[in-house]
Amino acid sequence: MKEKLLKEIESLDADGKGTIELYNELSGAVMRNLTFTPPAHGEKAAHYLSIEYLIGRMFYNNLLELGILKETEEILRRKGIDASAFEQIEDAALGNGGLGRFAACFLDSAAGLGLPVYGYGIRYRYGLFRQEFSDGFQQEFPDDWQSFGDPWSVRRDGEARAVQFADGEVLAVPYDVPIIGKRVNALRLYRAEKNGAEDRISEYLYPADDTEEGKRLRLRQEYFLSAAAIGDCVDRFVREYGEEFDRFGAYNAIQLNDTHPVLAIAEWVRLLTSRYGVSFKDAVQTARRTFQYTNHTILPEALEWWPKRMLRSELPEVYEILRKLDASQRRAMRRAGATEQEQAALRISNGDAFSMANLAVDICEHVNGVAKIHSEILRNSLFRTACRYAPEKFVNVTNGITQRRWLMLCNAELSALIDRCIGTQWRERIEGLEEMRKFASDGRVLAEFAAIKGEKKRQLSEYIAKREGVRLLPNAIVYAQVKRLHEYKRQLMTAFAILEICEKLKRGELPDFKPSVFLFGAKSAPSYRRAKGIIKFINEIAKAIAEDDAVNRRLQVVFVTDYKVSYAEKIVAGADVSLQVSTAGLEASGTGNMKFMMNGAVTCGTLDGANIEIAERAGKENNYIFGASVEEIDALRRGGYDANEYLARDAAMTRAVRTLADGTFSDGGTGYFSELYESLTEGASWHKGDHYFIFRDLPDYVETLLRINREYGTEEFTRKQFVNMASSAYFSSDRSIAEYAANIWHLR
Ligand code: 26Q
Repeated sequence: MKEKLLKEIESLDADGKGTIELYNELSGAVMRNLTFTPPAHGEKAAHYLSIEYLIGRMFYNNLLELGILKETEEILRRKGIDASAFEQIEDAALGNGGLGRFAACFLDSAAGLGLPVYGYGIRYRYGLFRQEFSDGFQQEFPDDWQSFGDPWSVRRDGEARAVQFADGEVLAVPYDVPIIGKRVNALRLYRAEKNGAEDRISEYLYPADDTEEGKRLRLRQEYFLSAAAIGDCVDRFVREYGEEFDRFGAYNAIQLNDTHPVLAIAEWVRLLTSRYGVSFKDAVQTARRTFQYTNHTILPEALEWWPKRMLRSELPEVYEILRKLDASQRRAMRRAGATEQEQAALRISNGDAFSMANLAVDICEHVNGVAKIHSEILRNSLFRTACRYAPEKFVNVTNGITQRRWLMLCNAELSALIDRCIGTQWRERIEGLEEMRKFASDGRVLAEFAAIKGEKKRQLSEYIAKREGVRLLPNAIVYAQVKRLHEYKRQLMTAFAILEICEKLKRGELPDFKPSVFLFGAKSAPSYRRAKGIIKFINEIAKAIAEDDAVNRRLQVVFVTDYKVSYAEKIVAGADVSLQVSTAGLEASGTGNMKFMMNGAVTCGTLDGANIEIAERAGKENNYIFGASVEEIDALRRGGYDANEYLARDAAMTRAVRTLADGTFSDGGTGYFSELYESLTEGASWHKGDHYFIFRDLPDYVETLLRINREYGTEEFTRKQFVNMASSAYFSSDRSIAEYAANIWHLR
């Protein structure tokens, strides 16, 4: 196949063709030579249902997987074409952040390991919005990712199916995207159509859900995905094995990526009972051996509750099934002797809504968290009652990232150094990367490693100069905080830390301070006022520092525009310090932290999510861990945390925080800054002041950032970075997938 493909690419006529046309022709040639690999008869497969897939650019990744990337670049060069021109092709951003990117890494690794794992999702017409800044404010524009064409999917009209809503049918038309590895798995993305035109269901990733209208649309999206996927799985099973549904679980596992596709459970029961005459009891029994649930967040606002009246009016049959599921759960709970209080914690139905998390926990065979500490929190807090009744249900699978995109593709230079040291086997079996640890005291290797970091930093600087029109301070330490914008991730705490450092610089208290760049990248949900305020605040700080000659040769803040997968590929390779500073207990895992680690950055972070395992694996002494632990945060919550008392303890902190209220920076009359200030010092109807404990951790944070600054530039510091890279194999999603396959799906 490889030779045939290369010949075809060789014979491609490039003359006079634009980049986009060429991209489509090349991709088309690859697609024509691919065959999807269905599960073999008798082989158990896993089906992954996710409302998001943050895929990024497919071109380079696919050629890499086929082993023809270098050759193709060479052929194109001979035709006078620079393959990097395809970088202007937009990422497919059918997701927001960690959860969607994880889904993409997950599928990549499954194919890489040769496992039959198939993805199901929605083919949104517009993905996550494109971000611009205007006077430091975020502005949103539609992301028209198909304007470059969509050569990487195949529409299959023959496999379209109807999804039933109270107000009529919507057609779900699959588009199969190849996920290439040892086999070619399909990511099946459904487009919603009515009378041949696109239906609103697949128009936008995340309709604004601050209105009733928006919530309904969101519910319709979730059911649309669930029903299309379940219909597909059931049809395939019936074709292959007939209607003995008690055998379904022997050949299929269905993994629910968070609560968004949990209606799939109700749809399963509905379909089996109404179309195939299976009894309710048997349908539920088989569901219990088939469905699996991954939780990605414990934030209460992200746990889904669907109002009963909405379900009744949109999906009457599904509503009836949910009522029956609830009733049978109640009977089971009473039989088991559960107290009223326990029943209230476990119930699928609570007042006028159904809990998707409780439904998932009740029915699914396994429930997993995504990092050790997160799974512990699920067991001990969020799902503690369920865990008391069925402890064997609760397992952990720490997240991972694909080293193919996040090391081989984004850091060819570092990958080549690894090849020179330990050969190329690590490219097949990532565990081999551990051998790099042997070189941690080899001065020559460390020097090469440091030189590569410098080169990646220059490349990053070039990229930023092109996109943002600013140049990074040369040879500066690059501290990076790139992730969704959310209060719990505490970008605001970093902003305060920068203000404190800036003040110390001006007072001459940091004579040996090494030039430092703080890089931010983040999108705020369009209706999330506080997050938008934080973006504006950081942009104001960036501007003030850039204009201040007393500090601007030693300190710089850059908030990159339109942060996305392809931007992340540059940033993780060029950064020195990975900022992972969430309030302990709230970041389920984090996966950005792993990407930085794999590219040789140290983690400056709290004892949260996978940071803990990163520090364990690379050695605590090789990372910079600070701040309150989960237990301390819990104790503060219980003991009545007094934000203002903490604030008053530290004068420098007080001055930094006051800049939100004293007119130092302007929020253009939006009220953003005073609202942020109030949220910290007074609280709001739903929380007390400083809900995310910034004032508890900020003094430690400033000190830790300064310690990094002092230690940077020594061989000792380079060694820390190196050891992180060399210890990162565990955080490959190949390892995660292998664990899902062995412990949850029992494949093979
Ligand atoms: C819920 C209800 C209504 C509307 C939207 C939502 C919603 C949307 C997106 C809830 C959650 C999300 C996204 C969550 C997410 O990205 N979680 C991240 O998942 C990563 C992969 O496991 C983890 O590494 C991160 O720690 C976690 O934040």
